[in-house]
Amino acid sequence: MPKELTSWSGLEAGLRSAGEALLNRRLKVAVTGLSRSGKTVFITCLAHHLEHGTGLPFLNAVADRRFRGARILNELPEGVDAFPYHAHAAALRGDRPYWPDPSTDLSLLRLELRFQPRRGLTTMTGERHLMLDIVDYPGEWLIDLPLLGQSYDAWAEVTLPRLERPPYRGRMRAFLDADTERDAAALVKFYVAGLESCREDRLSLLQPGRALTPSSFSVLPEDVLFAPVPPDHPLAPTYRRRYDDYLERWVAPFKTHVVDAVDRQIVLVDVLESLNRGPAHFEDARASIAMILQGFNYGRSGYWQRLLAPKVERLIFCATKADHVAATQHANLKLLLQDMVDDAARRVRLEGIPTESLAIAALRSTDTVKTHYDNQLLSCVRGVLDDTRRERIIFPGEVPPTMPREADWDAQHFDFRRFAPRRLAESGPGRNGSGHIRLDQVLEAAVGDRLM
Ligand SMILES: Nc1nc2c(ncn2[C@@H]2O[C@H](COP(=O)(O)OP(=O)(O)OP(=O)(O)O)[C@@H](O)[C@H]2O)c(=O)[nH]1
Ligand SMILES: [Mg+2]
Repeated sequence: MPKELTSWSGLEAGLRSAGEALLNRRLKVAVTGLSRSGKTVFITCLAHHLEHGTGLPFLNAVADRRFRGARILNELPEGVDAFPYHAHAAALRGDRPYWPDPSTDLSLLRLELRFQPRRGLTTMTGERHLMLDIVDYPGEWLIDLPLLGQSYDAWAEVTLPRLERPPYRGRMRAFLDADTERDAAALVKFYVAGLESCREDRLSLLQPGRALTPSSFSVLPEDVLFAPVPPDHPLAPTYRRRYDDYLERWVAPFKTHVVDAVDRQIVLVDVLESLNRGPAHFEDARASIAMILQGFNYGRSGYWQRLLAPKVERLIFCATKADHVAATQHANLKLLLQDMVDDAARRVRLEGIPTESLAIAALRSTDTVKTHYDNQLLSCVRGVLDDTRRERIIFPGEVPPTMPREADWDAQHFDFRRFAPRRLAESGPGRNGSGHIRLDQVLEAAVGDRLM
Protein backbone atom coordinates (compact mmCIF):
# COMPACT_ATOMS: atom_id res chain seq x y z
CA MET A 1 0.00 0.00 0.00
CA PRO A 2 1.44 3.45 -0.90
CA LYS A 3 2.80 5.27 2.10
CA GLU A 4 0.34 8.15 2.01
CA LEU A 5 -2.60 5.74 1.93
CA THR A 6 -1.27 3.87 4.94
CA SER A 7 -0.98 7.08 6.86
CA TRP A 8 -4.46 8.17 5.74
CA SER A 9 -6.02 4.98 6.93
CA GLY A 10 -4.06 5.32 10.14
CA LEU A 11 -5.42 8.83 10.55
CA GLU A 12 -8.92 7.66 9.87
CA ALA A 13 -8.58 4.85 12.37
CA GLY A 14 -7.23 7.32 14.90
CA LEU A 15 -10.10 9.70 14.32
CA ARG A 16 -12.48 6.82 14.46
CA SER A 17 -11.33 5.60 17.80
CA ALA A 18 -11.19 9.13 19.26
CA GLY A 19 -14.66 9.80 17.88
CA GLU A 20 -15.94 6.45 19.08
CA ALA A 21 -14.74 7.21 22.57
CA LEU A 22 -16.43 10.59 22.42
CA LEU A 23 -19.62 9.08 21.07
CA ASN A 24 -19.75 6.44 23.74
CA ARG A 25 -19.14 8.93 26.47
CA ARG A 26 -21.72 11.55 25.58
CA LEU A 27 -25.43 11.51 25.01
CA LYS A 28 -27.81 14.33 24.38
CA VAL A 29 -31.20 13.45 25.79
CA ALA A 30 -34.17 15.55 24.71
CA VAL A 31 -36.92 15.87 27.31
CA THR A 32 -39.85 16.99 25.17
CA GLY A 33 -43.16 18.06 26.66
CA LEU A 34 -45.82 20.74 26.37
CA SER A 35 -45.99 23.34 29.11
CA ARG A 36 -46.75 21.94 32.59
CA SER A 37 -46.22 18.37 31.39
CA GLY A 38 -43.61 17.83 34.10
CA LYS A 39 -40.20 18.41 32.45
CA THR A 40 -38.53 20.38 35.24
CA VAL A 41 -39.71 18.03 37.99
CA PHE A 42 -38.65 15.04 35.90
CA ILE A 43 -35.14 16.38 35.27
CA THR A 44 -34.69 17.39 38.92
CA CYS A 45 -35.80 14.01 40.27
CA LEU A 46 -33.73 12.11 37.73
CA ALA A 47 -30.62 14.05 38.73
CA HIS A 48 -31.43 13.59 42.42
CA HIS A 49 -31.66 9.79 42.18
CA LEU A 50 -28.61 9.53 39.94
CA GLU A 51 -26.57 11.78 42.19
CA HIS A 52 -27.38 9.67 45.22
CA GLY A 53 -27.46 6.37 43.36
CA THR A 54 -30.69 5.51 45.20
CA GLY A 55 -34.16 4.41 44.25
CA LEU A 56 -33.24 3.09 40.79
CA PRO A 57 -33.50 -0.71 41.15
CA PHE A 58 -34.59 -1.22 37.53
CA LEU A 59 -31.55 0.50 36.11
CA ASN A 60 -29.44 -2.52 35.18
CA ALA A 61 -26.17 -0.86 36.13
CA VAL A 62 -27.61 -0.36 39.62
CA ALA A 63 -29.04 -3.88 39.82
CA ASP A 64 -25.63 -5.29 38.81
CA ARG A 65 -23.93 -3.08 41.40
CA ARG A 66 -21.89 -1.42 38.67
CA PHE A 67 -23.28 2.09 39.10
CA ARG A 68 -20.96 4.41 40.99
CA GLY A 69 -22.99 7.60 41.12
CA ALA A 70 -23.22 10.83 39.19
CA ARG A 71 -22.05 14.37 39.53
CA ILE A 72 -23.30 17.60 38.08
CA LEU A 73 -20.75 19.30 35.87
CA ASN A 74 -20.49 23.05 35.97
CA GLU A 75 -18.39 23.57 32.89
CA LEU A 76 -20.98 24.33 30.22
CA PRO A 77 -20.77 25.71 26.69
CA GLU A 78 -20.63 29.48 26.62
CA GLY A 79 -23.95 31.28 26.55
CA VAL A 80 -26.01 28.44 28.07
CA ASP A 81 -27.34 28.80 31.60
CA ALA A 82 -26.99 25.97 34.07
CA PHE A 83 -30.18 24.15 35.03
CA PRO A 84 -30.93 25.40 38.57
CA TYR A 85 -30.80 21.89 39.96
CA HIS A 86 -29.80 22.83 43.50
CA ALA A 87 -32.60 25.40 43.83
CA HIS A 88 -35.24 23.00 42.48
CA ALA A 89 -33.95 20.09 44.56
CA ALA A 90 -33.84 22.28 47.70
CA ALA A 91 -37.49 23.28 47.13
CA LEU A 92 -38.50 19.63 46.88
CA ARG A 93 -36.35 18.51 49.81
CA GLY A 94 -37.47 21.22 52.25
CA ASP A 95 -39.75 20.79 55.26
CA ARG A 96 -42.64 22.14 53.24
CA PRO A 97 -41.76 21.02 49.73
CA TYR A 98 -43.19 22.93 46.78
CA TRP A 99 -43.26 22.45 43.02
CA PRO A 100 -40.98 24.56 40.80
CA ASP A 101 -42.35 27.60 38.99
CA PRO A 102 -42.95 27.29 35.26
CA SER A 103 -39.61 27.55 33.46
CA THR A 104 -38.87 30.89 31.87
CA ASP A 105 -35.59 30.24 30.08
CA LEU A 106 -33.49 27.59 28.50
CA SER A 107 -30.96 25.80 30.72
CA LEU A 108 -28.67 22.82 30.52
CA LEU A 109 -28.04 20.03 33.00
CA ARG A 110 -24.79 18.18 32.35
CA LEU A 111 -24.42 15.01 34.36
CA GLU A 112 -21.46 12.72 34.51
CA LEU A 113 -22.44 9.14 35.29
CA ARG A 114 -19.76 6.80 36.62
CA PHE A 115 -20.06 3.06 36.24
CA GLN A 116 -18.09 -0.14 35.99
CA PRO A 117 -18.34 -1.87 32.57
CA ARG A 118 -20.00 -5.26 32.47
CA ARG A 119 -17.52 -8.08 32.69
CA GLY A 120 -17.03 -9.95 29.45
CA LEU A 121 -18.17 -7.04 27.27
CA THR A 122 -14.85 -5.28 27.24
CA THR A 123 -11.25 -5.93 28.05
CA MET A 124 -11.11 -2.54 29.73
CA THR A 125 -11.32 -2.49 33.47
CA GLY A 126 -11.74 0.44 35.79
CA GLU A 127 -14.41 3.04 35.95
CA ARG A 128 -16.09 4.52 32.87
CA HIS A 129 -17.92 7.77 32.41
CA LEU A 130 -21.00 8.77 30.46
CA MET A 131 -21.91 12.41 30.05
CA LEU A 132 -25.62 13.23 29.74
CA ASP A 133 -26.74 16.59 28.41
CA ILE A 134 -30.37 17.43 29.18
CA VAL A 135 -31.95 20.76 28.22
CA ASP A 136 -34.89 22.30 30.09
CA TYR A 137 -37.03 25.11 28.65
CA PRO A 138 -40.52 26.58 28.82
CA GLY A 139 -42.97 24.24 27.11
CA GLU A 140 -44.55 27.20 25.31
CA TRP A 141 -41.47 27.58 23.13
CA LEU A 142 -41.71 24.06 21.82
CA ILE A 143 -44.86 24.78 19.87
CA ASP A 144 -42.93 27.29 17.73
CA LEU A 145 -40.86 24.52 16.14
CA PRO A 146 -43.44 23.65 13.46
CA LEU A 147 -43.21 27.28 12.25
CA LEU A 148 -39.72 26.66 10.95
CA GLY A 149 -40.96 24.77 7.94
CA GLN A 150 -43.75 27.24 7.13
CA SER A 151 -44.09 30.67 5.53
CA TYR A 152 -46.11 33.35 7.31
CA ASP A 153 -48.93 33.01 4.78
CA ALA A 154 -49.09 29.23 5.12
CA TRP A 155 -49.16 29.59 8.91
CA ALA A 156 -51.92 32.21 8.85
CA GLU A 157 -53.93 30.11 6.41
CA VAL A 158 -54.13 27.15 8.80
CA THR A 159 -54.23 29.17 12.02
CA LEU A 160 -57.14 31.51 11.27
CA PRO A 161 -59.73 28.79 10.57
CA ARG A 162 -58.59 26.94 13.69
CA LEU A 163 -59.18 30.02 15.82
CA GLU A 164 -62.66 30.29 14.36
CA ARG A 165 -63.55 26.87 15.77
CA PRO A 166 -64.03 25.68 19.34
CA PRO A 167 -62.28 25.42 21.72
CA TYR A 168 -60.42 28.51 20.48
CA ARG A 169 -63.26 30.59 19.11
CA GLY A 170 -64.74 31.89 22.37
CA ARG A 171 -61.38 32.91 23.78
CA MET A 172 -60.24 34.50 20.53
CA ARG A 173 -63.42 36.44 19.84
CA ALA A 174 -62.01 39.91 20.66
CA PHE A 175 -59.12 39.31 18.25
CA LEU A 176 -61.32 37.86 15.51
CA ASP A 177 -63.75 40.78 15.79
CA ALA A 178 -61.07 43.48 16.06
CA ASP A 179 -61.49 46.11 13.41
CA THR A 180 -57.84 47.10 13.14
CA GLU A 181 -56.44 47.54 9.66
CA ARG A 182 -53.44 49.80 10.33
CA ASP A 183 -52.23 49.40 13.89
CA ALA A 184 -50.00 46.30 13.97
CA ALA A 185 -49.30 46.57 17.73
CA ALA A 186 -52.97 46.99 18.65
CA LEU A 187 -53.99 43.88 16.74
CA VAL A 188 -51.13 41.91 18.32
CA LYS A 189 -52.40 43.02 21.74
CA PHE A 190 -55.81 41.46 21.03
CA TYR A 191 -54.16 38.33 19.69
CA VAL A 192 -51.82 37.87 22.66
CA ALA A 193 -54.67 38.47 25.13
CA GLY A 194 -56.55 35.69 23.33
CA LEU A 195 -53.51 33.38 23.51
CA GLU A 196 -53.18 34.07 27.23
CA SER A 197 -56.79 33.21 27.80
CA CYS A 198 -56.35 29.95 25.83
CA ARG A 199 -53.32 29.11 27.92
CA GLU A 200 -55.34 29.53 31.12
CA ASP A 201 -57.62 26.92 29.63
CA ARG A 202 -54.55 24.72 29.06
CA LEU A 203 -54.75 24.71 25.26
CA SER A 204 -51.42 24.07 23.56
CA LEU A 205 -51.37 25.21 19.97
CA LEU A 206 -50.46 28.78 20.89
CA GLN A 207 -48.07 30.44 18.46
CA PRO A 208 -45.81 32.37 18.76
CA GLY A 209 -44.86 30.80 22.10
CA ARG A 210 -42.63 33.66 23.18
CA ALA A 211 -45.62 35.95 23.32
CA LEU A 212 -46.54 34.02 26.47
CA THR A 213 -43.46 33.22 28.52
CA PRO A 214 -43.20 35.58 31.44
CA SER A 215 -39.50 36.32 31.61
CA SER A 216 -37.98 39.75 31.31
CA PHE A 217 -35.58 38.31 28.81
CA SER A 218 -38.00 36.46 26.64
CA VAL A 219 -41.32 38.28 26.56
CA LEU A 220 -41.34 40.17 23.32
CA PRO A 221 -42.87 43.60 22.88
CA GLU A 222 -45.91 44.04 20.69
CA ASP A 223 -43.91 45.79 18.01
CA VAL A 224 -41.94 42.66 17.13
CA LEU A 225 -44.75 40.12 17.43
CA PHE A 226 -47.26 39.14 14.78
CA ALA A 227 -50.80 37.85 14.49
CA PRO A 228 -52.41 35.76 11.72
CA VAL A 229 -54.18 37.78 9.01
CA PRO A 230 -55.25 36.92 5.44
CA PRO A 231 -52.68 37.59 2.67
CA ASP A 232 -54.51 40.69 1.36
CA HIS A 233 -54.81 42.33 4.79
CA PRO A 234 -53.01 45.71 5.02
CA LEU A 235 -50.93 44.41 7.97
CA ALA A 236 -49.82 41.22 6.22
CA PRO A 237 -46.52 42.68 4.88
CA THR A 238 -45.53 43.91 8.38
CA TYR A 239 -46.37 40.60 10.02
CA ARG A 240 -44.63 38.67 7.27
CA ARG A 241 -41.40 40.54 8.01
CA ARG A 242 -41.75 40.12 11.77
CA TYR A 243 -42.52 36.41 11.38
CA ASP A 244 -39.28 35.83 9.46
CA ASP A 245 -37.29 37.85 12.02
CA TYR A 246 -38.86 35.91 14.86
CA LEU A 247 -37.94 32.56 13.33
CA GLU A 248 -34.39 33.65 12.73
CA ARG A 249 -33.82 35.29 16.11
CA TRP A 250 -35.67 32.97 18.43
CA VAL A 251 -36.87 29.74 16.93
CA ALA A 252 -33.81 28.70 14.92
CA PRO A 253 -31.41 29.03 17.92
CA PHE A 254 -33.92 27.19 20.13
CA LYS A 255 -33.99 24.38 17.60
CA THR A 256 -30.20 24.12 17.80
CA HIS A 257 -30.36 23.49 21.55
CA VAL A 258 -33.43 21.32 21.74
CA VAL A 259 -33.84 19.43 18.47
CA ASP A 260 -30.49 19.13 16.74
CA ALA A 261 -27.95 16.45 17.54
CA VAL A 262 -30.31 14.60 19.88
CA ASP A 263 -29.46 10.94 20.52
CA ARG A 264 -32.35 9.89 22.74
CA GLN A 265 -35.76 11.39 23.34
CA ILE A 266 -38.15 11.21 26.27
CA VAL A 267 -41.58 12.66 25.49
CA LEU A 268 -43.61 13.66 28.54
CA VAL A 269 -47.37 13.82 28.13
CA ASP A 270 -49.89 14.92 30.76
CA VAL A 271 -52.53 12.48 29.55
CA LEU A 272 -54.64 12.80 32.69
CA GLU A 273 -54.92 16.58 32.41
CA SER A 274 -56.11 16.23 28.81
CA LEU A 275 -58.65 13.67 29.92
CA ASN A 276 -59.78 15.97 32.70
CA ARG A 277 -60.42 18.81 30.27
CA GLY A 278 -62.44 16.93 27.66
CA PRO A 279 -62.36 15.93 24.00
CA ALA A 280 -61.33 19.26 22.45
CA HIS A 281 -58.33 19.56 24.76
CA PHE A 282 -57.39 15.96 24.25
CA GLU A 283 -57.33 16.46 20.50
CA ASP A 284 -55.45 19.76 20.85
CA ALA A 285 -52.70 18.13 22.92
CA ARG A 286 -52.54 15.12 20.60
CA ALA A 287 -52.16 17.30 17.51
CA SER A 288 -49.58 19.54 19.19
CA ILE A 289 -47.38 16.61 20.19
CA ALA A 290 -47.58 15.06 16.71
CA MET A 291 -46.62 18.41 15.15
CA ILE A 292 -43.66 18.92 17.44
CA LEU A 293 -42.26 15.44 16.93
CA GLN A 294 -42.26 15.98 13.17
CA GLY A 295 -39.37 18.38 13.65
CA PHE A 296 -37.04 15.72 15.07
CA ASN A 297 -34.90 13.40 12.97
CA TYR A 298 -35.34 9.75 13.76
CA GLY A 299 -33.31 6.89 12.45
CA ARG A 300 -30.30 4.74 12.85
CA SER A 301 -27.28 6.62 11.71
CA GLY A 302 -24.00 5.36 10.41
CA TYR A 303 -20.81 6.15 12.20
CA TRP A 304 -19.99 9.51 10.56
CA GLN A 305 -23.54 10.69 10.84
CA ARG A 306 -23.56 9.89 14.52
CA LEU A 307 -20.46 11.97 14.90
CA LEU A 308 -21.60 14.90 12.78
CA ALA A 309 -25.39 14.99 13.02
CA PRO A 310 -26.86 12.32 15.28
CA LYS A 311 -30.44 11.20 14.97
CA VAL A 312 -32.85 10.13 17.68
CA GLU A 313 -32.23 6.39 18.00
CA ARG A 314 -34.50 5.67 20.96
CA LEU A 315 -37.83 7.21 21.86
CA ILE A 316 -39.72 6.80 25.11
CA PHE A 317 -43.22 8.17 25.67
CA CYS A 318 -44.22 8.80 29.27
CA ALA A 319 -47.63 9.58 30.72
CA THR A 320 -46.55 11.77 33.64
CA LYS A 321 -48.13 12.24 37.09
CA ALA A 322 -49.37 8.64 37.17
CA ASP A 323 -49.60 9.05 40.96
CA HIS A 324 -52.79 11.06 40.33
CA VAL A 325 -54.55 7.74 39.83
CA ALA A 326 -54.48 4.40 41.63
CA ALA A 327 -51.85 1.86 40.60
CA THR A 328 -54.62 -0.35 39.19
CA GLN A 329 -55.15 2.33 36.49
CA HIS A 330 -51.57 2.46 35.26
CA ALA A 331 -51.99 -0.24 32.62
CA ASN A 332 -54.89 1.70 31.08
CA LEU A 333 -53.00 4.97 31.34
CA LYS A 334 -50.18 3.45 29.32
CA LEU A 335 -52.64 2.17 26.68
CA LEU A 336 -54.30 5.55 26.46
CA LEU A 337 -50.93 7.22 26.01
CA GLN A 338 -50.14 4.78 23.19
CA ASP A 339 -53.44 5.66 21.56
CA MET A 340 -52.69 9.36 21.86
CA VAL A 341 -49.21 9.22 20.29
CA ASP A 342 -50.01 6.47 17.81
CA ASP A 343 -49.40 8.47 14.62
CA ALA A 344 -46.09 9.86 15.77
CA ALA A 345 -44.90 6.52 17.12
CA ARG A 346 -45.80 4.69 13.92
CA ARG A 347 -43.75 7.08 11.80
CA VAL A 348 -40.76 6.61 14.09
CA ARG A 349 -41.07 2.82 14.11
CA LEU A 350 -40.99 2.88 10.31
CA GLU A 351 -37.47 4.24 10.65
CA GLY A 352 -36.59 1.12 12.64
CA ILE A 353 -36.44 2.96 15.94
CA PRO A 354 -37.71 1.20 19.05
CA THR A 355 -40.32 3.11 21.02
CA GLU A 356 -41.54 2.43 24.50
CA SER A 357 -44.44 3.79 26.56
CA LEU A 358 -44.62 4.05 30.32
CA ALA A 359 -46.91 5.51 32.97
CA ILE A 360 -44.61 7.35 35.38
CA ALA A 361 -44.40 9.82 38.24
CA ALA A 362 -41.11 11.60 38.76
CA LEU A 363 -42.11 12.41 42.33
CA ARG A 364 -44.74 10.11 43.65
CA SER A 365 -46.92 12.13 45.98
CA THR A 366 -49.76 9.72 46.75
CA ASP A 367 -50.42 6.14 47.86
CA THR A 368 -53.01 3.80 46.44
CA VAL A 369 -55.59 2.80 49.06
CA LYS A 370 -58.73 0.68 48.88
CA THR A 371 -61.98 2.01 50.28
CA HIS A 372 -65.51 0.65 50.48
CA TYR A 373 -68.20 2.77 48.87
CA ASP A 374 -71.74 1.63 48.10
CA ASN A 375 -70.75 -2.00 48.62
CA GLN A 376 -67.95 -1.59 46.11
CA LEU A 377 -64.24 -1.80 46.79
CA LEU A 378 -62.67 1.25 45.11
CA SER A 379 -59.00 1.93 44.43
CA CYS A 380 -58.33 5.49 45.51
CA VAL A 381 -55.33 7.76 46.02
CA ARG A 382 -54.32 9.34 49.29
CA GLY A 383 -52.20 12.47 49.34
CA VAL A 384 -52.01 16.08 50.46
CA LEU A 385 -53.95 18.37 48.12
CA ASP A 386 -51.87 21.21 46.71
CA ASP A 387 -54.49 23.93 47.28
CA THR A 388 -55.72 23.12 50.79
CA ARG A 389 -52.62 21.29 52.05
CA ARG A 390 -54.94 18.74 53.65
CA GLU A 391 -54.62 15.02 53.33
CA ARG A 392 -57.50 13.50 51.41
CA ILE A 393 -58.53 10.19 49.93
CA ILE A 394 -59.86 10.69 46.43
CA PHE A 395 -61.44 8.47 43.83
CA PRO A 396 -60.18 10.10 40.65
CA GLY A 397 -62.21 7.97 38.24
CA GLU A 398 -61.14 5.20 35.90
CA VAL A 399 -58.79 5.75 33.02
CA PRO A 400 -60.17 4.41 29.72
CA PRO A 401 -57.71 2.33 27.65
CA THR A 402 -58.48 4.25 24.46
CA MET A 403 -59.52 7.77 23.66
CA PRO A 404 -63.18 8.03 24.70
CA ARG A 405 -65.63 8.41 21.85
CA GLU A 406 -67.72 11.57 21.68
CA ALA A 407 -70.72 9.94 23.38
CA ASP A 408 -68.59 8.50 26.19
CA TRP A 409 -67.14 11.79 27.41
CA ASP A 410 -70.32 12.82 29.19
CA ALA A 411 -70.62 9.49 30.93
CA GLN A 412 -67.05 9.64 32.24
CA HIS A 413 -66.27 11.58 35.36
CA PHE A 414 -62.67 12.35 35.98
CA ASP A 415 -61.42 14.22 38.97
CA PHE A 416 -57.66 14.30 38.83
CA ARG A 417 -56.46 16.68 41.54
CA ARG A 418 -53.15 18.44 42.03
CA PHE A 419 -51.24 17.04 44.97
CA ALA A 420 -48.54 18.76 46.97
CA PRO A 421 -45.13 17.14 46.47
CA ARG A 422 -43.80 14.70 49.00
CA ARG A 423 -40.34 15.37 50.27
CA LEU A 424 -37.76 14.22 47.76
CA ALA A 425 -35.17 13.44 50.43
CA GLU A 426 -37.57 11.30 52.40
CA SER A 427 -38.80 9.34 49.48
CA GLY A 428 -36.23 6.58 49.82
CA PRO A 429 -37.02 2.90 50.11
CA GLY A 430 -39.22 2.09 53.07
CA ARG A 431 -41.43 5.16 53.15
CA ASN A 432 -43.23 5.12 49.87
CA GLY A 433 -41.28 2.67 47.79
CA SER A 434 -38.65 4.39 45.73
CA GLY A 435 -40.37 7.78 45.77
CA HIS A 436 -41.21 7.72 42.08
CA ILE A 437 -43.02 5.52 39.61
CA ARG A 438 -40.87 3.88 36.93
CA LEU A 439 -38.33 6.67 36.69
CA ASP A 440 -35.63 4.00 36.65
CA GLN A 441 -37.37 2.18 33.80
CA VAL A 442 -37.38 5.37 31.74
CA LEU A 443 -33.68 5.75 32.40
CA GLU A 444 -32.92 2.14 31.48
CA ALA A 445 -34.90 2.48 28.25
CA ALA A 446 -33.22 5.78 27.36
CA VAL A 447 -29.58 5.21 28.27
CA GLY A 448 -29.22 1.74 29.82
CA ASP A 449 -27.36 0.40 26.78
CA ARG A 450 -24.61 2.96 27.32
CA LEU A 451 -24.02 1.90 30.89
CA MET A 452 -22.70 -1.52 29.89
N1 LIG B 1 -48.34 14.42 41.56
C1 LIG B 1 -47.36 14.77 40.73
N2 LIG B 1 -47.41 15.99 40.15
C2 LIG B 1 -46.39 16.31 39.30
C3 LIG B 1 -45.32 15.44 39.00
N3 LIG B 1 -44.50 16.07 38.13
C4 LIG B 1 -45.04 17.28 37.89
N4 LIG B 1 -46.18 17.44 38.59
C5 LIG B 1 -47.11 18.59 38.58
O1 LIG B 1 -47.01 19.22 37.31
C6 LIG B 1 -46.65 20.59 37.46
C7 LIG B 1 -45.75 21.01 36.34
O2 LIG B 1 -44.49 20.37 36.43
P1 LIG B 1 -43.17 21.04 35.80
O3 LIG B 1 -42.07 20.05 35.92
O4 LIG B 1 -42.93 22.40 36.34
O5 LIG B 1 -43.64 21.15 34.28
P2 LIG B 1 -42.82 21.74 33.02
O6 LIG B 1 -43.04 20.79 31.89
O7 LIG B 1 -41.41 22.00 33.40
O8 LIG B 1 -43.61 23.10 32.75
P3 LIG B 1 -43.08 24.42 31.96
O9 LIG B 1 -41.79 24.82 32.56
O10 LIG B 1 -44.18 25.40 32.18
O11 LIG B 1 -42.95 24.02 30.51
C8 LIG B 1 -46.02 20.66 38.85
O12 LIG B 1 -46.15 21.96 39.38
C9 LIG B 1 -46.80 19.63 39.63
O13 LIG B 1 -48.03 20.16 40.07
C10 LIG B 1 -45.32 14.15 39.64
O14 LIG B 1 -44.43 13.30 39.44
N5 LIG B 1 -46.37 13.88 40.48
MG1 LIG C 1 -40.34 23.70 33.45
